[in-house]
Amino acid sequence: MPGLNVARTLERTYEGIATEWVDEILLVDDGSSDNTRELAEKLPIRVIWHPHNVGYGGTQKTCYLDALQRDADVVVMLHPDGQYEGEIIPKLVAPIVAGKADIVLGSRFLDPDGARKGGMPWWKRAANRFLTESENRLMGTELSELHTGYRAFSRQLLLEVPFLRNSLDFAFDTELLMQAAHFGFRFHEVPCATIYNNEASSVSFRQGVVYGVKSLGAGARLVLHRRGIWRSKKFQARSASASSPGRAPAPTSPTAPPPPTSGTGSPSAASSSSTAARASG
Ligand SMILES: Nc1nc2c(ncn2[C@@H]2O[C@H](COP(=O)(O)OP(=O)(O)OP(=O)(O)O)[C@@H](O)[C@H]2O)c(=O)[nH]1
Ligand SMILES: [Mg+2]
Repeated sequence: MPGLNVARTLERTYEGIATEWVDEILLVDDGSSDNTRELAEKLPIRVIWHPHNVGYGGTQKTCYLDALQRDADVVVMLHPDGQYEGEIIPKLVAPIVAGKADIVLGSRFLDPDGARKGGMPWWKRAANRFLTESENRLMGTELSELHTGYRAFSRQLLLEVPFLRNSLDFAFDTELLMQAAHFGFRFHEVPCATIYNNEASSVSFRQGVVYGVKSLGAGARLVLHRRGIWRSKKFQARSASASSPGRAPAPTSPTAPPPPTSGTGSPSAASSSSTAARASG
């Protein structure tokens, strides 16, 4: 959990976590000015604190580094501001444990009216849809939401994707998805509820615009990298041997058509879907 000033919601978030599926819970306190750290240290969780605020992406870097070094097989990112249900962690983890996916996204858009009913502001819904559609085209995926803060990753993905090269701010999230698609990792999504209330932290309109522009910028860098016009270290594998057998090679076309839904997802989650970004032409 990457956390900034989440004293009001941390305990409730912790209590919602399906602990029977979780070996260890980590909170990285990103230099909060409230008593997030003191509260976290009273809970039976691992706490790491930044001496100064680094940003949402920088906080995730600390989260994933620590998880990898503590031998996690599957890593789930859950926002501690209470906007996602910890109860459904098993649904995010199961496809990875079963070897059917490398990254699982909790989508608030698989239920077509869920985001509106859950209180997501109209401009965030519109921006989310527009960005998701644009990024799907670039990545060769057909996912319903690419801007969720609820994600599970396999250890293999976090080892291979050079996430430490990503932005310190919110663009980190988009960059990580683009990297996962570029390296041919398999995506899966499961429905999750939309929860907006006064206690949750939320990006402002200005932050949202900056995030949207940076997300499209990350897509542009992916295209330029694939065309060999402007290489980015974000899309360079850590070594030539990094590709795993059974995974598609990194796509070479910047506008690869979306693949058919593979149907390899959890059979119990009828409205979930899987897709693998893959090469074409
Ligand atoms: N805004 C912000 N959040 C941080 C930072 N570091 C860690 N976080 C945590 O990152 C999570 C996501 O930030 P939010 O501002 O809620 O953004 P969001 O949930 O993606 O967007 P909304 O849909 O507007 O709520 C929260 O749980 C924060 O506690 C930081 O520097 N800035
Ligand atoms: Mg939030």
